[in-house]
Amino acid sequence: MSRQVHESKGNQEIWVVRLVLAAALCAVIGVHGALAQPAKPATQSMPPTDSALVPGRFVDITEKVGVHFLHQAPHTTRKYLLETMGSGVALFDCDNDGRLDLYLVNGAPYSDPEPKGSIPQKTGPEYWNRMYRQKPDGTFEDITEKSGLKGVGYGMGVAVGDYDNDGYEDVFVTSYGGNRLYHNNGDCTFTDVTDQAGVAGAGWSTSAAWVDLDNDGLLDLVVLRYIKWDWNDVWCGEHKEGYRNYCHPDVFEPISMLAYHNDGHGRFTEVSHKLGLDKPAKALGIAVADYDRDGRIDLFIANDSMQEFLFHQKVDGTFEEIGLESEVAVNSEGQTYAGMGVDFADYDNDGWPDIVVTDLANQRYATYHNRRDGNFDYASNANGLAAMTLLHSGWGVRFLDYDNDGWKDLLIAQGHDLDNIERISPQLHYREPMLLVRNTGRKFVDVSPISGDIFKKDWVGRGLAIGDLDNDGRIDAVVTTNGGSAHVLHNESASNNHWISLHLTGHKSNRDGIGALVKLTTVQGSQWATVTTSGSYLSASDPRVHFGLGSSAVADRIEISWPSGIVQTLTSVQGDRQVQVDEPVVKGNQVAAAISTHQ
Ligand SMILES: [Ca+2]
Ligand SMILES: [Ca+2]
Ligand SMILES: [Ca+2]
Ligand SMILES: [Ca+2]
Repeated sequence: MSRQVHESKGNQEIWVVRLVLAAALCAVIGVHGALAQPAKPATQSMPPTDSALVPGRFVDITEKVGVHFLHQAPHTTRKYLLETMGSGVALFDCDNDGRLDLYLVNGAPYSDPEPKGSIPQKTGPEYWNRMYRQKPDGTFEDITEKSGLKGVGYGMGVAVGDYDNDGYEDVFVTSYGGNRLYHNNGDCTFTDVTDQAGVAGAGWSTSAAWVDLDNDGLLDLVVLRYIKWDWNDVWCGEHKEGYRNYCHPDVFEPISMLAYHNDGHGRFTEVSHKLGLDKPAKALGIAVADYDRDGRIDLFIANDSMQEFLFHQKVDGTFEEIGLESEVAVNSEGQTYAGMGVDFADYDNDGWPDIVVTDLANQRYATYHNRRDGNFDYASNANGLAAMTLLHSGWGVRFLDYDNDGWKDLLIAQGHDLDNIERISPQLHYREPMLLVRNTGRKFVDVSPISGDIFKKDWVGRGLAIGDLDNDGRIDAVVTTNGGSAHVLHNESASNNHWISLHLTGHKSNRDGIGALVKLTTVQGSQWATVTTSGSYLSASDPRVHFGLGSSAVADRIEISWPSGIVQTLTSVQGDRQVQVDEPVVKGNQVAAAISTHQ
């Protein structure tokens, strides 16, 4: 029977429904081999929505909830590229109290000029990364010192995943000069285990992703690197006062990513060469999905000013980079662009993951529609995103259904990388408002002008993480700005639409369920989502899977294809609540316990 646990949270109540083997929920379990393919989806999908201009409402509650973070990015006369690129943000629950907590990555000081070969250090509290724990009243408490997460060096990105399957989310922080892995002690305090784990790396690391590459139940770690870079005093741009620029990436050599296989017992082995992932790149963003539905997870890498990479995982577990062949490497004119943020999600509800990549002004954000045959179509011209984004520069990006109508919309952090861009191109801007794009099911529509004051605020947007901060069924977001404040954006969109949020707990699969494919069906059609904390830019988002249900109060059917190969089906699941779903425990070929409860 289903047991409903009533929990009080702040000034509102949430229902957490734990699924026990239940007649009401009618769990039907199928067990497949590890390489079994999920059923190929039919093309049934949600009907397009009639009205295009449905306003969202995102409210900046940063001050109100007590977050006082100022990103430190020295902007020198030498125009060191490092200083305009950061930084990341993570939303995760550090103590499993049901409330998302917040982590913000920070820079470090250096001199002008800075000697070659030096690694900046955090010399004071203003340079610390910051950990904020959400309190029951929805405000945030700065627990940086207690948490052990103040970090080292010039921070860039953050990736979150429970690499040791102990039930607590662990944190990986990337930097210029070396990275850090922090093991969660279970109470929002962390232990630096980098050296034992062997994941320090070197060079300029950017985005990272936790993903179980080989489906052995342990999350592996993919760490992107940007370029080969040092504190060279290279003048780029016009040789006159005020016109010196950050150098174009073409000036620098590419560098390959690092990929760490999780060997268990807290140890990792670097396997990028062995897996075929060591192709030189200028990588900034990573997103994961099984785009060809063969049961093996694939990786999309957003590269800056070179071809974008799609790493397809082959049967033997190695990867082939097939960006050009699959038509995701360049835009519709065959040109490269400055790929920065990325998301890999099925935006047209046909069951096949599509791609969005943000880039610089005059390049237009790229969307690649999955043709279901291993190839993609550049879709931004047809779906309206190209015209909308011609003059914008985008970084953090995630699909999120802000109005819960069953169509995944887009929220994008924006701002140019050149802090003097107005002098060079007066029509472009260093500081730009965020962009909210509504997906009607047929096209993308800019609803920013009608979605609140924050879409009129000029920020140097960079990182973006999404998650339901107050568990009200509306997806919130946190945005970082370069050299400025972070912004906590509360989704207060008015809507009568229903929703459901799934908290997946893997048992044979990795505990976070990262890589699981979830298909949800209502009378209006089906939607698909891949469980992930990665995507966007330098950032880590809420691992829970959120679906808007439109006018349906009930999800008729939820099918979860776990990374282990186990397929779990739930029927008639009541919406407007969070649902805890445990992967069925399987012994041999027998289902020992279909769904178990877990705290
Ligand atoms: Ca853990
Ligand atoms: Ca695949
Ligand atoms: Ca929507
Ligand atoms: Ca919310």
